[in-house]
Amino acid sequence: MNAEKLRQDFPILFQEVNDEPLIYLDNAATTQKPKQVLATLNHYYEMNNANVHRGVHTLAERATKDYEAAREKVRDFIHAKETAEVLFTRGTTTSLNWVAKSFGDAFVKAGDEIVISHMEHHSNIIPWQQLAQQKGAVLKYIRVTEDGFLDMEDAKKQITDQTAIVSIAHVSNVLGVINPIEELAALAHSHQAIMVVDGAQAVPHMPVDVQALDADFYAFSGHKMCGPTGIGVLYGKREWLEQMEPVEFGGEMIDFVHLQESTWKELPWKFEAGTPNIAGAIALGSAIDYLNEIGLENIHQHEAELVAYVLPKLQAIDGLTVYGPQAAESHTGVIAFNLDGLHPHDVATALDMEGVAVRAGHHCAQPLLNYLKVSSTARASFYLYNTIADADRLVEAILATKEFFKHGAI
Ligand code: C6P
Repeated sequence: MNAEKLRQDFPILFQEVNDEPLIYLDNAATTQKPKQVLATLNHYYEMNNANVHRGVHTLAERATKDYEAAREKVRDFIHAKETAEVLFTRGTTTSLNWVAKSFGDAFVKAGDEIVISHMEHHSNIIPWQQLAQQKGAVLKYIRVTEDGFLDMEDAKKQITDQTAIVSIAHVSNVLGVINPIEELAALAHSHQAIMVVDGAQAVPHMPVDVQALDADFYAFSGHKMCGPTGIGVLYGKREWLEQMEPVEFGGEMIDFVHLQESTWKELPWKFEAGTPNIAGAIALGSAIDYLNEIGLENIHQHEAELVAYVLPKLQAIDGLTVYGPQAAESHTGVIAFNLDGLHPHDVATALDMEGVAVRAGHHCAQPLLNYLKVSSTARASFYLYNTIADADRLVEAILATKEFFKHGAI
């Protein structure tokens, strides 16, 4: 794939920040949107805007057709068996909350175990804490090894016959490791537990097949994969979704409403109460078309090449610590790092002065950072439109930052 050519699709990248060309390396937080996705959003609002599933007029039919076509694109993208298993949500956070609330209400009881890991994002921790507190369940954590991998030996100890739910990130948003979901799912299922996957940092970057993984639930966000904010997906196996109650109630999700009780529509609509993010879903479909055109395998390969190029250069900088695996082949395009003696916020501010956008902070993974014994890190994260030149600019800007703090001038 040709990243230099693909960049042309992203108008936002062609601007200066602090008098320097923008180098956008905060893709784990959110990715930029190509012209094609922006055009889809515009087209929807300019030509087809109407509510879905309600009207019989032409615009309503067009909106409904495009909304449901987007669901089919998602199904195909993640290889779900049927569109009924694809629920539109606000994003990964909402998706995980729905599982904790709805599956938790139906199936988790006092004394059951919920097993997560020390490398989870807050969105894959707090919903389980809440569920554990409400049900009197026990929340357990799988260790992370010294070199930044999920400790599978510890996983085998933590997951027991008392375990009801195992919920793990497919890719860590800090360490950049890919976790062995297939193996974890087999382990969970051997104990009659379900496997929930936080796919926020995986789906945008590599091919994902929910059936091959044998995930019971899989969550991800549109805005991290060239789609708009406010739209995401919860995949769930039909056998579970059928048995679960909706989390929200109201218009559109009902079959019949009587004075004292109501019945629900069939899947997937029973979970989608109220007017959904129609434009967002349709634009997510367009983002999927865009990614498919490039090929997820190619995107994965491109990021691997960037990391193989930049990681040794970062590791060679005196006083720079990279967190997570040190071998490039074990690292996705997410690289968290610190510079000795400098606060990551100062580093990110200095990099911004050079036009380089990175994130600094705890990356919504405070338990992991405690575990790593740091309060925050800087983090560069790459995507399909980043180039070797961007990687070089990152390295140069870090060296300039070091000089600045040594001598007081960039
Ligand atoms: N991580 C980051 O900078 P939402 O906000 O619902 O789209 O995604 C939440 C989420 C869940 N799991 C993982 C692994 C994530 O990385 C994220 C979002 C961003 O790392 C924003 S905190």
